[in-house]
Amino acid sequence: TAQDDEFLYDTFPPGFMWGQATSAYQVEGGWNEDGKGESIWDTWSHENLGGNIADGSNGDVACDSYHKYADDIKILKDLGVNFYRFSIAWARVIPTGRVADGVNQAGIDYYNRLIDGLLAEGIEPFVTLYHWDLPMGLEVTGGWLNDSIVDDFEDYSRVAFREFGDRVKYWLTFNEPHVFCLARWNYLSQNPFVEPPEKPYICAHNVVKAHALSFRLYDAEFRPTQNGTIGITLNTNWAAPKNPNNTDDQAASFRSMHFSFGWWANPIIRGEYPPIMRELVDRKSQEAGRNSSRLPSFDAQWTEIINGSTDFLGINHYSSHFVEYSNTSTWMDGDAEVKGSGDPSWEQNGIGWSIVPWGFRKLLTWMHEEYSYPIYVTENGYGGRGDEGLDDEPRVRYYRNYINEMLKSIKLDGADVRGYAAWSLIDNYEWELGYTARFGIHYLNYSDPNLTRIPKDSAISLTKIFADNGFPANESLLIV
Ligand code: GBH
Repeated sequence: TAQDDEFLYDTFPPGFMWGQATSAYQVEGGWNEDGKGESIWDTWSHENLGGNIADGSNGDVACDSYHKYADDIKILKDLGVNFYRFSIAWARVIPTGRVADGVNQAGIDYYNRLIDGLLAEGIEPFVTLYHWDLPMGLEVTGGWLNDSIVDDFEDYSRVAFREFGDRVKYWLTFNEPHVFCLARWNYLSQNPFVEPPEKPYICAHNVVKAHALSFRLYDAEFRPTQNGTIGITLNTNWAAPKNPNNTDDQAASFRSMHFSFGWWANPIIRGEYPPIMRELVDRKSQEAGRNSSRLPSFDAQWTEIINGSTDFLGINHYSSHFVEYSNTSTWMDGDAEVKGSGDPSWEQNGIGWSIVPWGFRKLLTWMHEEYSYPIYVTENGYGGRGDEGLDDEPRVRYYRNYINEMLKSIKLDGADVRGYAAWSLIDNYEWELGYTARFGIHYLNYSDPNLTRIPKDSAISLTKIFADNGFPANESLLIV
């Protein structure tokens, strides 16, 4: 339709929730204060083995939100958001990761101050339990490769629901398992990068179980009195068929989406891995002479526990690419028999990710058609390189165009998207890129002792989009 290529002047459904996102390790600092235990990110960044952190930096101080959370609440209020998505540092609350070893009251107090401060300004806390910062106490016993972590995560969630659930009504178990189950730092010394992939599938299997136990626990023991909602956040590019009319390319897109998104969504929603993953990984395992598949299976009891274990789907999305069939790819793309490519005409963000607004609509609509669950966009944003200052016009355009494509998915395609969080509230520690990349809509001068949060142009423009609940028909007349 004509509307597909045009900017859609319309507003979001009433009650649509606007927010901002951060994660504990990236903003808090206070890495060893008041009884906090060490996480794999403390270790990984301090050791910086192989120089894996671009600038050799760490999150020891980061944005110092551990002390400056009131400044964060202030800028959230100025933005007019409905919710703030932040994560709890497991090791701040349970220093070794295991409840039996003790719970850290000072850590609980910190999150209570943050939660109460948000609610006092009418901002809903939207809490991620796990955003990559695994307590070292659990890493040394195998981390996500040891299935005993499933019970440790359940115990941790019980503490979180019990301490915070009277006030927190939006929970996410995990942030982007696809990222951490494939990342070097998730395994520290245990190198996962051996062909063919096996450890990522084991990690994933434990994450699905841990998620499901946490969901069942909430359902049985906390939902009746706390009445909240709980889901998981997955991430994926939209893997568009290289030629939209070519059936091989369409099949490659299908495989790619199921290997990236269905890997988690299918077991959680339907009780089993995507049939295409089962078929391909089982076959390749057999051909390699193994007596069992690299892709584990859920027994009948686990199938029942995981099946239908979410209230909604969270999605983090930044970029898109094309895919086609390939039998020469390696690693995960080898299992999926796909190869990806970009389009030279696509604009890129400062760190080289392609800007493809229409891919966001395709993804949300695909999620809706495939799973038909409520969707929360829990991250979307533009990464800049180096110090871009306050004039961030490419980020302003990115948000405007991506949010407009989300609007089309809701209004023209019927996707049930309920909320949207921009990544990120402030410039912060960008993992292996250290402080060399900036995703914030607020600027931070890291050598300013006060770490003052200063709005960029993107903060100003998002404030208006949030206040307007989208792009009212007469919006163009308002632009000066
Ligand atoms: C998120 O991960 C994290 O949750 C967050 O902590 C982080 O700070 C933020 O994003 C920004 O990085 O090469 O063009 O195809 C993002 C996961 C996976 C997003 C790979 C971009 C590839 C882009 N990323 N993806 S491209």
